[in-house]
Amino acid sequence: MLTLYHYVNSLCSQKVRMCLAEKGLDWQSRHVHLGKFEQWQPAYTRINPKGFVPALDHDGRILIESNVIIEYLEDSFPDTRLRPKDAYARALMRRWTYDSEEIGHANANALSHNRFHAPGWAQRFTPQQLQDFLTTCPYPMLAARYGRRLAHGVSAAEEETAYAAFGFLFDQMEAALANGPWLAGDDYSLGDIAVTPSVKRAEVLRPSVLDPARRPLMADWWRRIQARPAYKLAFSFPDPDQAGR
Ligand SMILES: N[C@@H](CCC(=O)N[C@@H](CS)C(=O)NCC(=O)O)C(=O)O
Repeated sequence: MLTLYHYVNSLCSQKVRMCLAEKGLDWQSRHVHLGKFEQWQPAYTRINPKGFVPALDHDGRILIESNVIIEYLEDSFPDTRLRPKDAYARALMRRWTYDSEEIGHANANALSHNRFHAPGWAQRFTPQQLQDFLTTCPYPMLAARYGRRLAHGVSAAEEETAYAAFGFLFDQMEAALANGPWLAGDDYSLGDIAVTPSVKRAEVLRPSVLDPARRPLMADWWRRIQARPAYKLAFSFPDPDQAGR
C-alpha cells in the first residue's frame, strides 16, 4: 500500500504524483493543507520531521524528500522505466532532479510568496496567528525563511533574481535538449518529471519566461510533457478542501 502525504499545489508533491501516474500505481491520498499550516502539526511532523510535504508511506515505511521518493519508486516499481540504463545519462538525469530543487523549487517558492502564499494567509489568519505558527515550525531552516518572509515579504529585487534563475535553468534545458529528445538524452526520465512542476509554476507566474521563439526546443519539450496522461493526472488532482492556497 502506498500512501502519499501531499498538498494539491505543492511542486514537490506534483513531482511525486506525476511519477506515480507514469508508473500507473494506486495510492492513497493524505492531503496536508499548507495554507493552514497542517504541515507543522505534530500529527504530520511525526511523519516528516522537517514539516514539508511530500512524504510517502509504503507499507508502513516512511520516506521524505521528493527526489528520494521518486528514485525509490523507480527502484521498487521498475516495470515502467524512468531511469536511463547508461551511466552518463543517469548522471544527467540526476543533474535535473538536483536542479529541480536547487533552482526550480527554491525560486518558484520565493516567487509564489507574494502571489499566492501571503494573500492566502492574510485571508485566513491574523498577523498574530501567523507569528504564533512560527513557534510551531519544527525545522530551523524553514522557520528562518518563514520568519524572514513574515517580517519583510519577498522584495521586487529578489523576485527579479528568481526570474533570472529560471531564465538560467531554461537556457540550460534548451542546451540539453539539443541532445534530446529528453533532458537526459534518448529516454524520458525522472529528470523530466522533476523539473516539470517548476516549469508549470513559472508559466503561471510569468508566461513570457517560456517564450517559444527564445527556446524552441524547450517549447517543444513542454508541449510533449503536457500531452502526457501522467501530467494531466498529476496536475488535475482536485483540491480536497476547495480552500485555495
Ligand atoms: N526538499 C524537499 C522540499 C519540500 C518542500 O519544500 N515542500 C514544500 C511544498 S513544495 C512545503 O512543504 N513547504 C512547507 C512550508 O513552506 O511550510 C523535497 O523535495 O521534498
